[in-house]
Amino acid sequence: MTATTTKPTTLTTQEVPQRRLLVTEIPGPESRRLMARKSTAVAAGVATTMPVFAARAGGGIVVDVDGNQLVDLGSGIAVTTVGASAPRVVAAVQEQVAAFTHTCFMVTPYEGYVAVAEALNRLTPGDHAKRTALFNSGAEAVENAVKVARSHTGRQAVAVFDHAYHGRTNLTMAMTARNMPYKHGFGPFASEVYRAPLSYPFRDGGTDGVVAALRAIDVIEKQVGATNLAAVVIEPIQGEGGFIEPATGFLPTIATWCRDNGVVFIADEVQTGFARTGDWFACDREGVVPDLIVTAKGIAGGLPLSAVTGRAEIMDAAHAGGLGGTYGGNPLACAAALAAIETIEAEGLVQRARDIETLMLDRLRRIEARDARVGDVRGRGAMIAVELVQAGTDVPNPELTKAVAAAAHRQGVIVLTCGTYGNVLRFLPPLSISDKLLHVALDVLDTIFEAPR
Ligand code: PLZ
Repeated sequence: MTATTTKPTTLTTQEVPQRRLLVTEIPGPESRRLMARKSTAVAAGVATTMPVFAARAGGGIVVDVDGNQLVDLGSGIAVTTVGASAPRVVAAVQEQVAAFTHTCFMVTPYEGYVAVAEALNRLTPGDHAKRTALFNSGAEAVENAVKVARSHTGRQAVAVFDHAYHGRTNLTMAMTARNMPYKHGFGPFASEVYRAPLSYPFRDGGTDGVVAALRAIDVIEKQVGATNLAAVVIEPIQGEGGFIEPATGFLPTIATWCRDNGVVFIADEVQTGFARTGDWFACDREGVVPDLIVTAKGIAGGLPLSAVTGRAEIMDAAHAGGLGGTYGGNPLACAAALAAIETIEAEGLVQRARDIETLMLDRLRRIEARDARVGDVRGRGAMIAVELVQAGTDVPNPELTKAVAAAAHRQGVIVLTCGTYGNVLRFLPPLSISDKLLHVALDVLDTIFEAPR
């Protein structure tokens, strides 16, 4: 076993050596063999960002099946916020798996579920009485938040925003904005979903957040009618849509309008939650208190878990037996969540996300300063993006985005792309990554942008 540079008591790096290492071309022979098996066994619709198979992961490194060590700037799409195989998570899951794997909370409940609900009620924005219900995926939790809001209001319509992403189930496909790859050919979609314009500072000329919110509210009032509206659902910083942070004032203005009109304000913090943005939740930054908050991804260190947390009187509107599912709040996932939350608190990971923001924004803004194809560098915490354009314009440049990502992959850096126009490089490192590895990855990106065009 290669020695790590950290003491064994350090809970972030585990046994996985914390350095980038390429021992074969990417993808290596073993990954290529597995990709060939994948293409004959796995449905073509399930695509992969990289043709590289993972063997182990920890800290800021994913080790592939050929022994290459890749720097992880993706966290499996914002999931392994506390690190892959974070020690507390591993220990908690091992203990739970030996005790029992499943009983179904709806049959014979167990304490872990209740403890996760208590933790979420404590950590999420607002100090009002709250209730929580647990599910498996982000999409499933979004669906349930809408069910709860409809049950509470007796209304049906749901308002969402341009560039929104809420999932791949029928209702959440309807709520998601982008056709390819999420919706194309998969209709008909759920009804009573309406779309309002967003605040997108880079692309709306920096429109004031309150003005942008009033524009959205006007669309909702004219096209839907407040009294028909059960909920407004919004990602406080959009994820798949392009890491779009609405201008200051946008979220509070929408939230206030919702309160004044008896509309349930639902924050989809599936991607932004759990320290990712340098706050426990992205809503915290402007002091926005959602009626319901949807969480998943970073909640459980990689085990499948999601939640809806919110005002007790709204959450309790659904009749007994109206919410549930066989696996929702699975005991292993609950044990993992409690350990992930403990890790965030014990290791100061909210602050760590802010430090990562400072480091990454500084390095990326240096690239921006010398390269006119970088239209915008933005983001909060460890949720950072670079929007690429045709030099000196705001015309999206998805080709360059794809090329930069592919070059990074070949050089052992896992980066993801996003954005309605496919022109945003996004960075979601695990908070267990070292500054050193971040610099290694940014050095790689630096040279990619330097390369002759
Ligand atoms: N809401 C804000 O970001 C998931 C999707 C990856 P699930 N985002 C990653 C893909 O291509 O499928 C997401 C999100 C927001 C909801 C979801 C849905 O979460 O756990 O993927 O269902």
